[in-house]
Amino acid sequence: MGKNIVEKILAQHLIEGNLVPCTEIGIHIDQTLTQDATGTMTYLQLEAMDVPKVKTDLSVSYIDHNTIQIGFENADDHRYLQSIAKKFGIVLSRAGNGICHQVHLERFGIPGKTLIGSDSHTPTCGALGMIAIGAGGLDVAQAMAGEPFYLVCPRVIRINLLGQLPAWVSAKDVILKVLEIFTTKGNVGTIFEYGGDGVSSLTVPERATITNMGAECGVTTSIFPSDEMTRLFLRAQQREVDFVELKTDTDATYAKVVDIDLSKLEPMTARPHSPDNIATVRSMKDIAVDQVCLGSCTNSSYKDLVTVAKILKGKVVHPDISFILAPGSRQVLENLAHDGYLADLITAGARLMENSCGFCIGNSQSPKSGSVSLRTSNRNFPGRSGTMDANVYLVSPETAAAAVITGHFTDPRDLGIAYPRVEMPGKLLIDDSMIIRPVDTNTKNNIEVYRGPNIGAPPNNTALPVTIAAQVTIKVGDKITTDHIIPAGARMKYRSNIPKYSEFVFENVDSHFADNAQKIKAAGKQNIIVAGLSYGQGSSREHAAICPMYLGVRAVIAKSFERIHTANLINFGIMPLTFINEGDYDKIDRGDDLEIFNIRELITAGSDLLVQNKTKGDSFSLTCNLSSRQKQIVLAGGALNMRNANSN
Ligand code: MIC
Ligand code: SF4
Repeated sequence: MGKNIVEKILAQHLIEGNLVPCTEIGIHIDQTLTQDATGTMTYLQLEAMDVPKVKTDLSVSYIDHNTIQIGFENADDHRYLQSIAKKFGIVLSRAGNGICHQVHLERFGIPGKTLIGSDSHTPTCGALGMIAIGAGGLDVAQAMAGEPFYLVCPRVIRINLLGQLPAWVSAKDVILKVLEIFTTKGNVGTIFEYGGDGVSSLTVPERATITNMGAECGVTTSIFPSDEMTRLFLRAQQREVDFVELKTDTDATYAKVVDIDLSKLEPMTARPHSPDNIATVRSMKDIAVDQVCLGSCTNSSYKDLVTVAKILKGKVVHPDISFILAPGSRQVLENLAHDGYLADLITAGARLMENSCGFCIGNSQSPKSGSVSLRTSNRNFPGRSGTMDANVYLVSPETAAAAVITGHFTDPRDLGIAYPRVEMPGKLLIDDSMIIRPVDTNTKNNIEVYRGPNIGAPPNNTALPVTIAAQVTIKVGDKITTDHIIPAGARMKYRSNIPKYSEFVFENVDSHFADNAQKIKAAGKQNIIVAGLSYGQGSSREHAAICPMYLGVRAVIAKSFERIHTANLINFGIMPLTFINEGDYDKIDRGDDLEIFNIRELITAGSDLLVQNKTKGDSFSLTCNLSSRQKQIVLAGGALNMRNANSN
C-alpha cells in the first residue's frame, strides 16, 4: 500500500514503536530550534544533562522574542545564549536577524528532515516538506542530547486545495477557512497534509502562513509536498542543493479528506478573542480601526510586505490609524530596502519596528484602551496585545493594508484598485552575517558560560506521593491558553528566573493565584487546577508547567488537554487528569479539598482514579492516559528526576 508524505518521513526517522495511530512513537530529530524566551530554560536543562556537544545535524538558537531591553535581564540572557551556543556547537541567530520560523524557513529548513523547536509555531517549516513540531524546552534539550522525541503517532488528514486564489484573497484567508472548519480544539494527535492541484500555485512563504497557523488548530504539525515551488524557493535562497522532491503516493490513504476550493474563498478575519472565531471581512461592516500591525512569523515575508507596499504606494496612513510594520527577518528587510519598497512603506507612514516578535507577543505596541487592532499575526487571545480590553482581529496583509487607507474594516476587493499580484523573486540578497556558526565542534569544552543575575537553575519537583491531598486553587473554563496561565509580554523578561516569573501565574485571571497557592503549599497541601475543554492551548512555553509546579500544583483536572502543554505537565511532574464524566466538572468549586488515594499504584496499573471531594462529601472518577514512559516520568516527579535516577 502506498504512503502519504507524513508516513514516509516518519518511517525514515522511527526509532521506537510502530507507525500505528494513537500509540506512542519515538523519532530521530535532525534539527532543533530554540528562541530566547524558551531557550534559556532549554539550555539550562541541556547543561544539566552533561552532554559535551549537541548531537543533531543542526541546532539553531534564535534571539527574536525578548529584544525589548528594559532592564538588564534580556541582554544578560542574550549573552548567556551566545556563550552556550559556542560551548555546545549550536548556530546562533543574533538579535536583529529575524523571527526564528521565518529565518529557519529561509536559511536552514530541508525537505524530508525532522525539526523540533521550543516554540509552538515550529510547524512553519512544514511549508518546505519537513516534519516540524513545536515542543517544550526539555524535549528539545533531550533531542539535542541525541535522544528520541516521543509523540503520539498522528492520524493524517489530507486537505485538498483546489483551484486558484482569486485577487485580494491570500494564504491567511486559506488558514482562517481551515480554522473555521477544524476550530482550535479537538485536533490533538492529528497532522494536516496539504495536497490538490491548488498547491502548485502557492509559493513557499504562502504555504508557511498556512502551516504556521495550523498550530492554532492544535494539530501536531502541517506539511506540504516538496515540489517545483520548493526548488525555486531554495534556489532563491542559494541552497538548491538542499532540494529533495517529496510527494504522496497515488494510493496513499488518510484518516479523512477535506476539500477547500480556493477560487471560492473571500477575505476572512478571526474576531476577538480566538483564532477560530471566523467571519468574512465584508460582514465586519465598517468597524473603525485604531491600529494595524503588519508582521509576525505568520505574514511578514517579502511577498506579504511588497504586496502591502504596492497597495500603499502614493497613499498616506489614515489619521486615526497607527500602522506598525515589523519585517519577519533581516533578509526581508534588506530586500525590501534594496528593491525600494521600504521607502514606499515609510513614505506611507509605517512605523518601522525591529525584525522580531515585538507586537505579536505584546511586549510593545500595545494598542489604546478598548481599541480595535487588526493584526496579521496568529493569536488574538485576550490581553495578549498587552491591553486587556483591546479587540484584536487577525487578517491578511491585504485586509490590513485596506484598513490603513480607509481607517475602518474594509474588504480589500472594495478598494477599487487592481490587485498587485507579487511574484517571488528568482534571486534574493542573501546575507548571513548576523548568524554565528560554531567554530570547532571537536575541541574540548573550556568555553566560559556567561550567567547574569537573572539566570537561575530550573527547579525540581519531588516524586509523586502515594496520596494527593489538595485544594482547588482555581477553576477555569474552556480554551484556557498558556497566555492565561503565565502571561508573556512585559513579564517575559523573567523567563530565566522561575521564583520571580511564578508571581505572575494566572495574573490576568485571578491576581491572587500565586499568593493563595503559596499559602496552600505552606500549609502542607498540594494545589489542583480545575479546567474545561482544551486546556493549555497556544504557546509551547514550559513555564506554564514549571511555574505552577514551583507554586505547588500537583495536578490539573480538565475535560481535555492540548498536546504540547500535556507533555510539559508530564515533564515537570504535574498529573494531567481527565474527567470520565464531564458533568463532574460542575460538582467542584474553587477552595474544595480533594483527595486522591493510592495514586502511584493506580497510575502504574493504568487504572482510573477515584477522587474524594471532602468539602462536598462526594466522589468522582478520573482517567490518566499515559504511556509506560510517561508513567515513569510522573512517578519520578518529572523528566529531569527520572534522568538523574537512571544515571545513578
Ligand atoms: C507565542 O507565540 O505565544 C510564543 C511566545 O512564541 C510562544 C513561545 C513562548 O512562550 O516563548 C510559542 O508560540 O510557543
Ligand atoms: Fe514570535 Fe508571535 Fe511567532 Fe510567537 S507567534 S514566534 S511571538 S512572531
